[in-house]
Amino acid sequence: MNFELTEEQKLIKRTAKEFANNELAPGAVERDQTKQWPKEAVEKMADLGFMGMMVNPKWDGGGMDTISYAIAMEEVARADDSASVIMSVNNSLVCYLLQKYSSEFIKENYLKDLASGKKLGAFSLSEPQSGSDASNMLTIARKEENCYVLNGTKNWVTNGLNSDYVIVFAVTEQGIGHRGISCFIVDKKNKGFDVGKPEDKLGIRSSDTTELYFDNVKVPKENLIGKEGEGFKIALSTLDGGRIGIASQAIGIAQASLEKSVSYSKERVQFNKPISANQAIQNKLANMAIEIESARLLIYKAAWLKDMNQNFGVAASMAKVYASEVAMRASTECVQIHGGYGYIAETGVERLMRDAKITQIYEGTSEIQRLVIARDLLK
Ligand code: COS
Repeated sequence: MNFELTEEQKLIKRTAKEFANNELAPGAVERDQTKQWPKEAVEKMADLGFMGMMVNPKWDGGGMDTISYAIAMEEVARADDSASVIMSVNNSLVCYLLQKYSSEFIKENYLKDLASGKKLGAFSLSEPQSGSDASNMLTIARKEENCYVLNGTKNWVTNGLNSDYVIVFAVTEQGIGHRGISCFIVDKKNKGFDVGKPEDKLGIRSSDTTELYFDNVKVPKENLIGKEGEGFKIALSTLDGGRIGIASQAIGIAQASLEKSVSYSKERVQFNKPISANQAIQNKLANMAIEIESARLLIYKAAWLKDMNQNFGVAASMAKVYASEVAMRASTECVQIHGGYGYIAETGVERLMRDAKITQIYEGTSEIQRLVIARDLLK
């Protein structure tokens, strides 16, 4: 067992940290307040190779391992959580899925542009009536001679507005539950496709989240991913990897909370001494550090299992549920340490707490992660 990062992983950490500190952090509070999508940052992430990190260079990706991806995600999230979720969806839900399951045709025509960051992807599984119960979907894909015709509504789609291509799950055969679900890649330029207005969210406010509407959208039959009926398993196995990305986002938030707490508590003087001299504050800092380090190790373990082609679903669920709860606790304590200054937008502290909350919800709630873990224990 070796806890040392490789030279390549260290380089990725340095590159991501420098980019995040210099180019993401300065405008993050303002973008959050104005809900401004970070266009320049996303372009820069593409230049750095951060949009398709784990994709084989043959398909214009970075050819990096999952630990490198987790490291970069943490650094980006430490500065700007909205940028990190845009990156995470493109990497772990779109590019990973296409690399693993799609045809050469799709890899050539879609994956290359997505992995290089020339185009942006989105992943649409949830619907207004189906969230955790993901197979309970109503979107239909009717087969015609050379195409599938899609009708239905998807919601909670990150990158719904700013993406070019969308992974869509739809029912190709009714009455057989999850075995009737198939997976497609859809070009948003297709006729009949429409995007709802961006949701007004508690956190990650400069990323976009929308509904998507399909009104007789014709998708060429070549755009089917895998075989008919394989969609649900493709979705769940892809989400296993996505959860490593969201866990990394969560510890980015937690790490930012710790760093801000350390520096503020050393500066803030009350009763003639810095508040960091009080054990009440020291205990909070120590607890944050213990929890962040534990969460990071869970993430690296899940990422390593994935890179070793071993089962990593339960490890990813453990990492996600724990890291997201650590992010919530650390960001709440960070606000507490900052007192009134933590409660106003300007200091960028309350944003961490608002952003942390979503990591307990999306890509599988904490309750679903525990269900996955418990099912494995009881099987
Ligand atoms: N990878 C691949 N296949 C999987 C899988 C995984 N991680 N987990 C389950 N499956 C397979 C099962 O083996 C089963 O196949 P068979 O019927 O051939 O045996 C099939 O998928 C259905 O599994 P299961 O009966 O366990 O499905 P459930 O409907 O009970 O759902 C949960 C399982 C709840 C774990 C799943 O629906 C889930 O993860 N929900 C959360 C969805 C989510 O994260 N949404 C957020 C979207 S992004 S905002």
